Amino acid sequence: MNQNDTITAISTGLSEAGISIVRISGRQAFEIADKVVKLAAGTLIAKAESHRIYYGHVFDQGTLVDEVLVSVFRAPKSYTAENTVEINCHGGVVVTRRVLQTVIWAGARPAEPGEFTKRAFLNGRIDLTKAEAVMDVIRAQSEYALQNSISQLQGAIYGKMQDLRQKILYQAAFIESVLDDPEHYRMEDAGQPLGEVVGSLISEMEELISSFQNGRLLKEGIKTVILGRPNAGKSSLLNVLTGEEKAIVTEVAGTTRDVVEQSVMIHGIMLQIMDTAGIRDTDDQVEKIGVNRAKELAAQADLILYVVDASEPLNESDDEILSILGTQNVIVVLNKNDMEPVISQTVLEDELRKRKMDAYPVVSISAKHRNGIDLLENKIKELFFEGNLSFNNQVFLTSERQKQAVMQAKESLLHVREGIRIQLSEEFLTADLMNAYEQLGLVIGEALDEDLADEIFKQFCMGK
Ligand SMILES: Nc1nc2c(ncn2[C@@H]2O[C@H](COP(=O)(O)OP(=O)(O)OP(=O)(O)O)[C@@H](O)[C@H]2O)c(=O)[nH]1
Ligand SMILES: [Mg+2]
Repeated sequence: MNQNDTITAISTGLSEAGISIVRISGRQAFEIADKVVKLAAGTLIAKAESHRIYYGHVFDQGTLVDEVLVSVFRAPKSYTAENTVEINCHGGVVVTRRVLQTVIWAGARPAEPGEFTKRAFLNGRIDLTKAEAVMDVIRAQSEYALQNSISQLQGAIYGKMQDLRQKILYQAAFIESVLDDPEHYRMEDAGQPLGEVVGSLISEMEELISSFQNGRLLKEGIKTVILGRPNAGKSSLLNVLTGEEKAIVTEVAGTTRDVVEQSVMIHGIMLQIMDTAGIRDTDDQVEKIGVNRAKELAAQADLILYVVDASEPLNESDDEILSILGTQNVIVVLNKNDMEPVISQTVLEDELRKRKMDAYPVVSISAKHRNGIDLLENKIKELFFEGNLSFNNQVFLTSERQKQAVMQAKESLLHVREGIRIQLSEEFLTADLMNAYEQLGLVIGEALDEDLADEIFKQFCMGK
């Protein structure tokens, strides 16, 4: 792909709408736009003032295509930092494609997905974390995911990386000065303060690495699996949480077989909820597959809602369910509290204590009468993000790529710490410090190789 080409794409969604935008970016953007648009003012786009909108018409070899508004952005003050023109045409599918085609005939090349943002990155207008944030803003499915992406776009991760790198560089420079001036400094004295700084950098990195889990949950939603024995009210719970009659509810035990999945917002957090087949020992082939699927999903869940039927005693199916609960977050949902209880909340809590599972909170509800649902929702919020969802200053890593690089950087600092302990010679310490520095540079896209850049931007949408 040639960076000198002038590129074009439809930047809005291709469906019937008020307007669509065809974006053109590159050295020839103004000349190409002048070939297809006649401004009513009679001026050329190439001569037009930047950051203004002009009224005009698109012509395809003399034939009128559409009446448009054209925004002009002169380099470097544009999204891509190149000359950019945005043609706002009528938002029909045919007319928008026609405008795009006309621009291509006039000499622009169709852009690859994410190519505008890639150019913004290659031209140094944004770093890689901000480029990634652009896509996250577009894809944000909840208020909090959006807030987090916006703060990343404003430079939260970038700032954090630069701060860490600054501190590392300072230590490397300090070692250099010790080496340069052995009469006044001695490495034996410098080892301890260096070790302390490195230790605190390591903890900052560990915090970042563990923030990735929350970053991922914000972005993708909390994978929530409803488990319980047949007839406990799992499907009823799904329906209550989503506010839809999505899953079939009957008094027949073994109603749900396939997994029913639905996303729902709870207090601004997105949950991907999966209702599963009731767990029991069964000879029914179909049901058996459903039960196995439920167990597999439970193993990968971020949150398990274990539904217990309060109107009947616990049985061996409950034993089995309890035996598969592991390190996931679990909330025990005591359902049917509108009925004469066979198991009260206290009895259930005693049972859990006996099995050393009393760390799991118990919430009593009635899915049928919608009692206690707010308690359950609050409990879910509490379990994640420490119930605290304000992102004022916390930085979340949001991509596996960022996490891997920070982990590598931490690894290098562990080497430094060990090096100080065994009194390695200074060059080794400096080399490991600089490794950490470079790894953090990868997060913001420094020295990014072309294949990896292509790989990252390919995942973007068309026209961005
Ligand atoms: N009284 C009462 N009945 C409920 C409550 N929740 C569910 N039920 C009833 O319990 C029966 C089973 O409900 P479902 O939601 O289908 O249960 P399930 O756990 O999905 O069952 P399977 O899909 O068969 O595993 C239905 O008759 C529901 O109306 C509740 O809170 N109170
Ligand atoms: Mg069901």
